[in-house]
Amino acid sequence: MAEKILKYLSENEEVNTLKLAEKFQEDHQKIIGFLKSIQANGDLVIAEPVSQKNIELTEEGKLVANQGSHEANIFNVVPKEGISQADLMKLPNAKVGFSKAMSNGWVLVDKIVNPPLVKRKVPEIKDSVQEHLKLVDAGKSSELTEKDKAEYKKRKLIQESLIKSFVLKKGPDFSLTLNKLETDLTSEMLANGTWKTSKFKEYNFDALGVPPSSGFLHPLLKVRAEFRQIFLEMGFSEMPTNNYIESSFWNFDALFQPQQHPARDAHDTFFISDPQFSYKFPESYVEKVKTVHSKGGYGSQGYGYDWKLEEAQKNLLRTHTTAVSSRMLYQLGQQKEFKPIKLFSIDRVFRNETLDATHLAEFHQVEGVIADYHLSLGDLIGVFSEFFKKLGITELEFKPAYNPYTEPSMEIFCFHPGLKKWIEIGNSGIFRPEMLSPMGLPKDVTVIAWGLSLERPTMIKYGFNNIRDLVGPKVDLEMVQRSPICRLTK
Ligand code: FB9
Repeated sequence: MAEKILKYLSENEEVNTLKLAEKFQEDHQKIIGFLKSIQANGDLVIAEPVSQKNIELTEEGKLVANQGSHEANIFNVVPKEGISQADLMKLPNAKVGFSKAMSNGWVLVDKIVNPPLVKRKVPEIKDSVQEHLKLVDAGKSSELTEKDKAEYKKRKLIQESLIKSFVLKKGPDFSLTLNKLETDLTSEMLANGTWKTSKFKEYNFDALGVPPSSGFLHPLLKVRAEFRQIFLEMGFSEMPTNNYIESSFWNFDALFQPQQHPARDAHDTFFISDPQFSYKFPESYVEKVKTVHSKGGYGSQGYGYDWKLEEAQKNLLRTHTTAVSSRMLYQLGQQKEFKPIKLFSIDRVFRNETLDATHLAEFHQVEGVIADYHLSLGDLIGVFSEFFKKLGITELEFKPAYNPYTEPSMEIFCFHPGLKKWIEIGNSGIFRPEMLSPMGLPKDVTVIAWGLSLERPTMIKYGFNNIRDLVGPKVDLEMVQRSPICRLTK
């Protein structure tokens, strides 16, 4: 095609690309593409950009050109005996059609009869609107008067567009053939000297790179990476959470959660049938836990029930990563000398809950824990406020809450600027002495902690309403490839 264009230009002084598109029955944009490939070969042609106003039919104009004007259609449906206005108005575009038919003097309203009837005023009509629009469709809008064009523009039957094209003339390096453009400078060219006469294709620095066919991170893992980065920036170290299966002892008893607590019921927890029990626990620590549950201690009256080892031995899918926090805090309490510590975890937890659009039987819990001397509720609020600030959340409110292992406890809420409403964003508290003292932590050491999920912020960030569009067997894997880079700050 490029050489056809050059040949045409060799026989004509100049030509517009629109004319070439018509002559070669080719799309105009393709002609422009061939022009670009000719220009890449050097100054074979001179291309002068030109714009011309073009009149074309609107969608409604195309309808009228095909099916007749609204006024003509109204005239054609009016029977000799007349028709009520109410019946006439049931037709498409009847209001416009009736009004134009009246102003054209094609129909009248006979008010002598009741109800008044619309009747023909003339025996026949000429639908000049349809004829004119057919001319426009055939590219002959120049045959219309300016008055008609103004009328049809006002009725939104035609519209003006600007068509950009090029007027081509022979350039200084005009040729009927295109030299092959080299794309690479090769060692052969350098050796045999052809590089001196070869023509090289220009680099297109705007060309997009080939999209990587490598792997893509799931949105949840992108948000996890963002949360992990925030914790690391704040000086937290990650806890080893690579055990989904946990004993009831570390998941509940070590947290001073009584064995009768409803959360320990099979309706809320997934218990493991094989291996059903764990047997290895630090013996002296188990005794302290048993005592603090059944008789109290450390200033607490305890729960006063008959604590059973068999209950604590039951294996389960951990219901929170706080089970890992309890293991870590026990290890800290066993150290010869206490050292303050900041820990975090982000991993899967499992709850035998009612499933719905935003809840599955598992989710990723995010937890931050700090152990130091004399930490207060103010320290807790300060730390998680800093954490949430790094997510772009600054307007926080708190509500007293209950957790078996923290006192006081608070639910955390924020006004989400995107959702324009208050939403719950997590839970927090100060671990109870009944949990910390049996671990061997010094009396003046307090441990503050807060938690949230990974799924809720991810769903909000990526605009998911149903958790199953984010995780599970029905996830559209292309969504993983499409999801943009995750940046959680404002
Ligand atoms: O994540 C939650 N909401 C949330 C978090 C961030 C967020 O970011 C958006 C960008 C702005 C948006 C929303 N929630 C906690 C609140 C609710 O979604 C709640 O309905 C669901 N909760 C889960 C548990 O529900 C059974 C989220 C999960 C949760 C709740 C509490 C903890 C951890 C996860 C905790 C804790 C804790 C408390 C004290 C000491 C140690 C740990």
